[in-house]
Amino acid sequence: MVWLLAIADPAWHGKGVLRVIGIGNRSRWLCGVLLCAGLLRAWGAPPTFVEWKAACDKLPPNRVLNGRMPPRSLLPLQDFGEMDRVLDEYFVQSTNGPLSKAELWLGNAPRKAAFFDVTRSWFVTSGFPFEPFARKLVLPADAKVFVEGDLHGDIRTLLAVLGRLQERRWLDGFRIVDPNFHMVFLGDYTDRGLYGVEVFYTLLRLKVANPDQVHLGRGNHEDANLAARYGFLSEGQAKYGAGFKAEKVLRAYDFLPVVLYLGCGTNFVQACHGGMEPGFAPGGLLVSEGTNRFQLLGTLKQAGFLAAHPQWLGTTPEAGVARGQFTDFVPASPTSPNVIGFMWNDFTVFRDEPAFAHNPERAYVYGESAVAYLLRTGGQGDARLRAVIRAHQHSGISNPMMRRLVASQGLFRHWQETNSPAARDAEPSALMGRIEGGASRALPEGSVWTFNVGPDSVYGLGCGFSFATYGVLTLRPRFEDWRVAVETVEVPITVGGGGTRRP
Ligand SMILES: [Mn+2]
Repeated sequence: MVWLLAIADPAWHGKGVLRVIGIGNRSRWLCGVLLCAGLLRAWGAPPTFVEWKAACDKLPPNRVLNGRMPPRSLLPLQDFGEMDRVLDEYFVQSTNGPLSKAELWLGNAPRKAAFFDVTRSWFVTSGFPFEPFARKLVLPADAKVFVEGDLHGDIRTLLAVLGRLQERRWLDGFRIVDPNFHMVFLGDYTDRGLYGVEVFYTLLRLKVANPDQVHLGRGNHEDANLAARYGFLSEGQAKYGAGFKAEKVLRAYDFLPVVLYLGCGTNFVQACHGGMEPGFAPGGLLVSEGTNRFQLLGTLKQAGFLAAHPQWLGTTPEAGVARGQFTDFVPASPTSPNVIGFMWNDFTVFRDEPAFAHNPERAYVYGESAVAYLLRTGGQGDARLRAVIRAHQHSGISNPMMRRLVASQGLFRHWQETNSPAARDAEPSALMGRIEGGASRALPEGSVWTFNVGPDSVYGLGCGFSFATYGVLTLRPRFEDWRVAVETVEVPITVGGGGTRRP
């Protein structure tokens, strides 16, 4: 008698279908089961969180590698197979889950034959549409929302933070324990650090395990053009050669919203990677029926906004700058014909900086009064847009912004001070106590909050910090009662077993 004991797909190493056939009596059967379990462990089962973290802990930190690739033998994903598997799972979820429900889209739903056809992409096939979208998510009072800033291939920071969430019992492995706990990542997962594959793999594992509670935003680096220029594609090729399915990874980004309007009752905060986008009017989305809605950005009517709101920048020189720059356009990519502000834009640091400026190296920089106006006019009916939570922060050279991020424990609220020389040049130690740095903070109307980048990076080295930061927002019926708890985790330059430390 022949018993077919198992047919397992060893996706972990991607070597095809493995068949184990046992013959005969009870003891042989038992042997077969044990053999099978062993093989599944080594070949087939995705790593548990504990296994994954242990493997990643052996990797040399970015701060030690200095741009060199880690030894291949230490890579936690020895080939692309397991990443491929989780991407497949993510695509099934994205193309069958809420995004696929036409009734959840305000206005036109994306076309099945384009948006949901993951075998093609706007960055490979000419004429294939690029369709960025916004999302509204309304959560019950007392919901807690974890928020994390730029990771840029910094797996040590991500796993240190997730390790802390395990200790807090908010996470059990990759699974969220509390149905009222949500996680928002603000984008820029890869490039600049050498563990973009590991970071994005970890985020996808979280997403597929908790599809309704993990929300991955789209940063300016979730773009094929940037991945080709800032390291992620070379990283994937160096690690997996021809096995690296770049197009598949990059296509996954198209299912990430460029902005998440996070609400409780009628109060919303704008969570995005970059900043303001006057070409998109969110009012209709905010007042739409239901707690989970999507909207394609469609045409960004930047010039239309300027024409309809001459009082926005008034008669200042900044109004002339905006008139010279703003057009109405359908984005062909995140940066063409103009940048999408949600992914790219910045904010000034000090209260008395200009309300609007163009930074040719980056994008547009918005000041306090310009933002207050956009938030005020962004609401509709009872819906109010109160504040902005974002990231997009990385400078390897200590500047006023990075010094404030360090001084405020990794979460800086803009426009607390005036632009005096004393403020501009102050060191983090002098700024502590002068700017907010507490463990629990209220969100003033019109406030903008920037999360710091992870420390295992040239930014941590250059700006002298080694702690990671995450926030936990508590949502309440009244916006005055919303709080953000700021937590930090030390991410030292130490290497687990098998790694080497360079002096
Ligand atoms: Mn960025």
